[in-house]
Amino acid sequence: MQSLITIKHYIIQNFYSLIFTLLVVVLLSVYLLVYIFSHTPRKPHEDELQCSVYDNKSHNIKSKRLKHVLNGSTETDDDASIELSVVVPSYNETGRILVMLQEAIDYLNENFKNKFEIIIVDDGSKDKTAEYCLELSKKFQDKLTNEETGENLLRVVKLVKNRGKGGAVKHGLLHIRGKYGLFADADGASNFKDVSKLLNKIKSEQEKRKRNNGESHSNPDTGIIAIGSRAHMVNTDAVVKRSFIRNFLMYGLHTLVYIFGIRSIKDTQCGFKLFDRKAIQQVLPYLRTERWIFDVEILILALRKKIVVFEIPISWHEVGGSKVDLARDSINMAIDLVVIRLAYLLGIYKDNVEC
Ligand SMILES: Nc1nc2c(ncn2[C@@H]2O[C@H](COP(=O)(O)OP(=O)(O)OP(=O)(O)O)[C@@H](O)[C@H]2O)c(=O)[nH]1
Ligand SMILES: [Mg+2]
Repeated sequence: MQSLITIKHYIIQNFYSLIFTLLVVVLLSVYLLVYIFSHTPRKPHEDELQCSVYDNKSHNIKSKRLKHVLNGSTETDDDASIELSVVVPSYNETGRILVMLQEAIDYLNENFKNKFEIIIVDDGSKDKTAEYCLELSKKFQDKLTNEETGENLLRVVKLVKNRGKGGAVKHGLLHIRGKYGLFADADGASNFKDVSKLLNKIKSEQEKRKRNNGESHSNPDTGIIAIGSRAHMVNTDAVVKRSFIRNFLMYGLHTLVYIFGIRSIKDTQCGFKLFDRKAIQQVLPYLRTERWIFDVEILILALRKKIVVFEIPISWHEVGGSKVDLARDSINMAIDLVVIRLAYLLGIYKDNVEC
C-alpha cells in the first residue's frame, strides 16, 4: 500500500517530464520509421542515358545520347522545333500498346507534324516491349518521320532494371526535347485527342501572363501543369461497373489523399498529365517516389512551388490487363502516401535537393 502511494506521488511530481519524454520518444520513432520507409531513386545506369531509334535511311537501329532538361534550352539548339513530347511508361506492354500508339501517332501526325516525339520508357520489361516498339516505329515510319531531318520521331529508352511507373515517368520527362511534355499510360484508357484540351489550357494561361493585365493570378516564374481528370465519371458505368473491391480501394485511396494534403484536386491518379518545360524542370528533378503514388508527390511538389495546376475532365474507358496488384499495391500506396507527407514535414524529403 505504502509503495503504491509512493509511485502515485512520483507520477504526480514528474508528470510534465514524463509527458515530455514520451513525446520525444514518439517523435523520434516516427522520424525513424519515415526515414526507413523513405525512398531515394537510383541514379540512371549509363545505358539508360541512351535511346534507340529506327534509322529510316540505313534501316538499322541507332543509339542516341539523351539530353537532360536542365542542360540547355530548346530555344537554342536543333531540338527547338519539337513542340510536344509524349512519354509512355511501359512495363510488359506488348499486348496493349499497339492500340494506344496507333491513336497517338495518327493524332500527332495530323496536329503536330514534324513537331513531336514519342519516348517509350521500357521499365525493365520481360516481354521485349522495347524491341516490339522499335518494330512499330519501322512499321509506322511514314507517319513518324520528320520531313526536314529524316529522323524517326519514336525513341525507345530501356531501363536495365524495373523502377516502377513513377521512375519510368521521371526518367522520360527529364529527357524530353519538346516545349511541353505529356505522360500517357500505354493502355490507351484515355482518349489521346484530349491532349489538345490540356494544351489549350496551358497556352491560354501563358497568354494571360503575357498580356499581364491582371487576368492571370499565377506566378509568372513558375511552370504550368494540366492534368486529365476522371472525377466527372464517378457515377458513370466506367466506374460503377468496376468490381466492388476496386471501387472500395479507390474510395479508400481518395480519402487518404484527402487527409494527407491534396484537397484541391479530385483525381490525382489519372495517367494523362501535361507539363510545360518549366514545370518539368521545377518538379521532376526532386521527385523521390518511383512507385504508383508518384502522381501525388508531383502534385505536392507543384503546390509547394506554387505551380498552377489545372484539372481538366477527359474521356476515359476501362482497359483490361491492368498491372496493378490490388492487394499488394494498395497497401504500398497507402504507406507511400503517408511517408511522402511526413517526409516533407520532417525535412527528410526536400523540394530543393535533386535526387
Ligand atoms: N505495373 C507496372 N506498370 C508500370 C511499371 N512501370 C510502368 N508502368 C506503366 O504504367 C501504366 C499504367 O498501368 P496500368 O496497369 O494500366 O495501371 P493503372 O492505369 O494505374 O490502373 P488501372 O486503372 O488498373 O488501369 C502503363 O503504361 C504501365 O505499362 C511498373 O513497374 N509496373
Ligand atoms: Mg490503366
